[in-house]
Amino acid sequence: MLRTKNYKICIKGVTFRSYAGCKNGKGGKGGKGGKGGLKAKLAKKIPMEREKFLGIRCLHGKKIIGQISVNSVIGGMRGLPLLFCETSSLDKNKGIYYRGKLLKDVCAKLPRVQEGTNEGTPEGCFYLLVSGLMPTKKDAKEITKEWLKRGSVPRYCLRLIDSMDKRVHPMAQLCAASACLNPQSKFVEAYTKGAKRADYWKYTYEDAMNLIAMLPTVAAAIYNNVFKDGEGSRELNDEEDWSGNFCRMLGLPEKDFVDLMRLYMVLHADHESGNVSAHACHLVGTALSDPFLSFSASMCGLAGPLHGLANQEVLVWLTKLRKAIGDDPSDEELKKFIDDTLKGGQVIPGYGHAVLRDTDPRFVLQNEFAMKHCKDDPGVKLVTRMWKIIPEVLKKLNKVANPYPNVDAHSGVLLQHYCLKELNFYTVLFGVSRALGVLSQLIWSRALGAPIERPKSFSSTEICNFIREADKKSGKKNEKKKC
Ligand code: NMX
Ligand code: MLT
Repeated sequence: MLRTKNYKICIKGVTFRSYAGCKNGKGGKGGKGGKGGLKAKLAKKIPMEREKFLGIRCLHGKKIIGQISVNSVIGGMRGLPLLFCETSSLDKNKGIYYRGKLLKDVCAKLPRVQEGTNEGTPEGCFYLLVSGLMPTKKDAKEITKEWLKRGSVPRYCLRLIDSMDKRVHPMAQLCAASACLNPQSKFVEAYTKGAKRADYWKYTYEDAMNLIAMLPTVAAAIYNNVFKDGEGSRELNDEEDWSGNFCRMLGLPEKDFVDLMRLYMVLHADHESGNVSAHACHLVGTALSDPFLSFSASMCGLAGPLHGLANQEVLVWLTKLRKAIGDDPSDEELKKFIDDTLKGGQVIPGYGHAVLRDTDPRFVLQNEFAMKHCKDDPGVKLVTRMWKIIPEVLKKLNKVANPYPNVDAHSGVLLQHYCLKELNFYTVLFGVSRALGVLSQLIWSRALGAPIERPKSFSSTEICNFIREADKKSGKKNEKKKC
């Protein structure tokens, strides 16, 4: 039954807004944040977005988006158009867009909140990722205030962190600490009391806000325990923003470092939903595991050397390089060191990407910061030179899909410059930032009622049977000998 041009009833008694009724298929208006807090804005927007989502499923659900090859099944699902993501989208050449805005423009437009700062706040970035609206200065300040209110970490969690052996990697500590926060979950409380599915996002939002608010204190406690014999503050200061508090608790309150941290937190926040950390959070979240557990799963994935840990690996590799050939080696010496790494069967950390096919704009934005603040730093100089040399070497291998630097190639030397020297801690910073993206995505997964994820798997025998059948149909019978 058709009610108006843009509305259809698809299932008995339930009205769904049709896909065609949404402006450019995007729904909602962009632009500046207006009246009401972030949650109030979401409460207004979500019913409409849910209608759109259900409308798409209902009216267009059988349309085909892509094809699945055997290589996709056995090759890490590379490039398969399989996932849904509201918060960000990746273009293989231009890099990541947050809510339709190129990252460079997001960085330029986010409101500068603290006096004297040159960078937008992660608080504003979270507002943008969750709402799709560019925050005003007031909106961004409101998030800072909210996180200050919510940021105190329960004693039992700090005791758990304090009890951990220093040999436990800081990322493993972050996974444990975020999982142990799960008794705080408003989602679990509401679910146990029988909350309506339509309201799940509200409790997920509460958990996301609380977890993000607590993360700087959790991360600083891990850092201070592992590297500073437990010294250092665990108290939030109302005068500082999220990054300011974090840096002070790390014992690194210098103004430029806090600005670097604001930028770092914005740059690492989100990279659509197919990367390991985002997908892990989403996957676990679809089982309706609470946000603390889902985030912990995400961090277990970020801790791998092919994903977030690569920023630690870059520094390990650069340190070896500087020890072997010094701070100012010739191009030939650099090329030989790179060759030796490859001959040893290792990858060059910080280079290559599963999706990107050009220099990662997050690398470029960090390099711009470095050129402004510390262009004479030997590490920065080396990383900048490598940007030209490594791609030449990798191209010659004729197999690397993207020979250019990714986000992880740069962050370490900047952190070193500002005296955050402990490499094992670097991925924790990435994790604190990634919380902004993966938890924004989780709020939207709950808002849109994303179902439990359960793809079909095949054994190699089944794949060979499939190939045989396909070959028979296309008349290439002799191909079956290959299986
Ligand atoms: N150095 C040497 N070889 C490489 C590199 C590299 N940086 N990148 C890719 N290759 C090789 C790769 O090992 C593979 O070789 P083989 O066929 O012998 O197995 C071949 O090139 C084709 O791989 P790709 O299709 O280019 O890359 P894939 O999508 O499989 O993997 C990465 C992407 C990011 C895992 C890979 O480029 C890599 O290992 N890079 C170094 C680690 C890194 O920087 N990771 C951080 C990614 C960003 N993040 O934060 O998550
Ligand atoms: C990320 O930021 O998650 C990485 O660049 C990895 C990816 O996108 O696959």
